[in-house]
Amino acid sequence: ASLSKGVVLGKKGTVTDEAFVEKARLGNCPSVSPHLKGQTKLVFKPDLTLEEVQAKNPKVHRGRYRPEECRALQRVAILIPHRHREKHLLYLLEHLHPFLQRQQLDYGIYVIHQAGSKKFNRAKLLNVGYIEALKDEIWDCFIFHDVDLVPENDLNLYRCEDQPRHLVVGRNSTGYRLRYSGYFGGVTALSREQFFKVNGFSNNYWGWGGEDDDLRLRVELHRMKITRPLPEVGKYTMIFHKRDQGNEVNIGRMNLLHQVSRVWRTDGLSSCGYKLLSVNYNPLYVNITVDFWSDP
Ligand code: UD2
Ligand code: MN
Repeated sequence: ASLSKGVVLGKKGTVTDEAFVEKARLGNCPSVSPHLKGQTKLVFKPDLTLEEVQAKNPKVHRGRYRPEECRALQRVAILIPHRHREKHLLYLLEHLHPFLQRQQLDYGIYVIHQAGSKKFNRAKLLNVGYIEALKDEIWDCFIFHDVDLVPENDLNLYRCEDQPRHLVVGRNSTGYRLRYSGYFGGVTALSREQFFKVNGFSNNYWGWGGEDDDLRLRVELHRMKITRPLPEVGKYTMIFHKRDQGNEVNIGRMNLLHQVSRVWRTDGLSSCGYKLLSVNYNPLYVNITVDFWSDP
């Protein structure tokens, strides 16, 4: 009560101040949301449209949502690297918005789109997402999210802990088993500090593969330990796709992986150059379009 009086009277009671005070009055959300449903069956309607998904999410504005009933425990940015996967993005948005709302998160969804036809660089796009999203909000937690992976169980919490998390234990196409013990691909959660500490992803992985193992090595070099949800919780459906044009296997990836301990300080967030072409605040996500200079 003393806080609200102080702020309103002290600052002429502008609309922003009142909204702030209203927020301050809300209690913290519980550590486990009462809205969770557990495992659900996912349906992918072939004729789904963006308008339909927008109509189902009237409380999401500019890709952002905050619970009304309580103060979220973390501010979480979802970063999705993207090119030529419009249909996958639509399905992911359809499922992810209600999923995150059931978890009572204060979240924003960012799609980082690589313009042009140079080799795709998933890791560099995610570095861009981290840098650009922090211009909007001091996000506590970042979820690095493939566009084609849809979570099946909302007990798989999209939040950060004191160690980096790998949220994909298994997916439909691999019998829901972990692919290999150090596997760190698909969907990962790192706090703002954890990701900053390892200098983000490498910028040098052009095409398919290796960038996820590189991030794991960075995490291990910093003596952090990756955690995962239980197998029955960390379940995803990967929407079927073939290898994209422009994302051919990176045959140099093993060489790059041998250099991580030597180069992580100079290759990463600290050296991530890009041409920012546009930032669009769409109703259901923020779209960041970038182009890169170098292409081996
Ligand atoms: C695996 C990993 C992925 C990444 C990749 C190697 C899993 C579940 N995922 O995915 O995290 O490590 O191997 O690079 O293990 N993308 C586009 N357009 C393109 C190409 C890629 O949008 O033209 C994005 C999209 O978000 C996609 C992601 O990059 O989900 C990974 O590419 P992928 O789905 O072709 O590779 P995949 O399934 O082998
Ligand atoms: Mn995929």
